[in-house]
Amino acid sequence: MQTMLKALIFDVDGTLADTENAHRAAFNAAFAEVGRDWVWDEALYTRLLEVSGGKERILHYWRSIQPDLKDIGGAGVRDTVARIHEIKTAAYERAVQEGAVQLRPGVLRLIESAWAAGLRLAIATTTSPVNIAALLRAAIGPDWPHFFQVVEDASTAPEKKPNPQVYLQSLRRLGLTGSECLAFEDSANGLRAATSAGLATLITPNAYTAHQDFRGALRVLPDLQGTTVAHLRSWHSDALQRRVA
Ligand code: XBP
Ligand code: MG
Repeated sequence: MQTMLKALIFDVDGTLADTENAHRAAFNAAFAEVGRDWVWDEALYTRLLEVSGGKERILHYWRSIQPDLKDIGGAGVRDTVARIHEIKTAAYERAVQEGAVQLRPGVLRLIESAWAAGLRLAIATTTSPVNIAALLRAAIGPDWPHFFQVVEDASTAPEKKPNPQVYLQSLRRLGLTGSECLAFEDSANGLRAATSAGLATLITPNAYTAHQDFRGALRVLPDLQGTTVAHLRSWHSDALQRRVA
């Protein structure tokens, strides 16, 4: 019998919403608050997004401008990065609560119709739980956890994308295999993470990721507007047939 599509697993940043400008502004606000003259403009941030995870991105940048940085893995540097990231997270959360980001076109409609059709929904992201809650509370309302039975994030999956940990843990908690699900991503790192976990992946790129290599994706779409559950079932079945062929 043909494997049925049972669940959809969504990345958050860049996929559910165009969040990266708000993240970038929050990083810059945190740098200013701790007295550093670091400024991440769009071009620099596009390159820095190759490194998933805010703390990892700060450390990578710091090392790139200060290659002789002492004690790079040590407590002093780690604590400074953690403090900057904490300030950044608070600034991002405030911005989202004030309406700085909205869901991308077609996202809410697809979530609601997939849920109504009996598909299970999960989140697999490198970001922190407070950021997910701020975004989804603002965009969907206080009942947002009702839609997403499984949420895997920076607090539960410390190995950041392209490592597949966050997807493998999502699948384990759903009790499903990769071939029973579809993943939704916006970046090459996300695509690699999801495909390494055995998931066929739909890509909706954004301004920060449009130049990346999405070979191996099930579909690359400008956004999810007009994408229906019927499309997903048909593309999922194509993906399974390709695997058998
Ligand atoms: C997105 C990220 C995130 C955000 C910043 O990756 O890398 O780190 O840019 O969030 P993905 P934090 O969409 O692939 O999950 O600062 O909370 O890490
Ligand atoms: Mg993303």
